[in-house]
Amino acid sequence: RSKQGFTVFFTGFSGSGKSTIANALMVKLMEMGGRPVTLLDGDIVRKNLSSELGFSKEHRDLNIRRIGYVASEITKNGGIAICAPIAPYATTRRAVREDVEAFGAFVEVHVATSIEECEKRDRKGLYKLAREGKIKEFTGISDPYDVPEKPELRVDTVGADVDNCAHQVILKLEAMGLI
Ligand code: GGZ
Repeated sequence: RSKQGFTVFFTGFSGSGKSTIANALMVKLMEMGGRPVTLLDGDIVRKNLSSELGFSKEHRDLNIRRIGYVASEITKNGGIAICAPIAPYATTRRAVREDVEAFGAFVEVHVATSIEECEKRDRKGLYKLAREGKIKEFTGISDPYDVPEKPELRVDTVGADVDNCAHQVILKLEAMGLI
């Protein structure tokens, strides 16, 4: 009997490392074979599923609910969904968890890179623009982020490389009996 589907849901600030870790995890899971793996990355979803949406609470919630819906369908069909949006609101993450858990496991991974560290790295220059007021409602600067209280896993990207962080997720999935 093939194993149940599941969703790995990364959450964290812009520039925290979510996409990079999600990509590394996808590669590892694909190498293991078995179930199809679908990556629902923040910017890919915004381009293809949520292109009309901005960053108000209402629009972020709609974006996250769409991601959750797709992830729940993938999970229902026995696949693996990897999501990597900011997903700043705890209530919305909770709603997605409930949607997915109707069909399989939901593994919330908090990429816990601090706002100070993300701003220091500022890989895309967005924090500078946010400080200058050129981007409004920027998560962690001028918009809220609810820190996950009980994620299945919290990863620290300071002092652990991408491969190590992805490996921590693999170990958690093994411990949960999902792979
Ligand atoms: C946060 C923003 C904003 C604002 C544009 N706040 O580093 P990035 O560029 O690629 O990741 C961020 C991305 C966030 O989209 P999500 O769909 O993940 O957000 S949410 O889950 O809240 O719906 C950033 C860019 O979009 N970006 N403006 N105001 N991030």
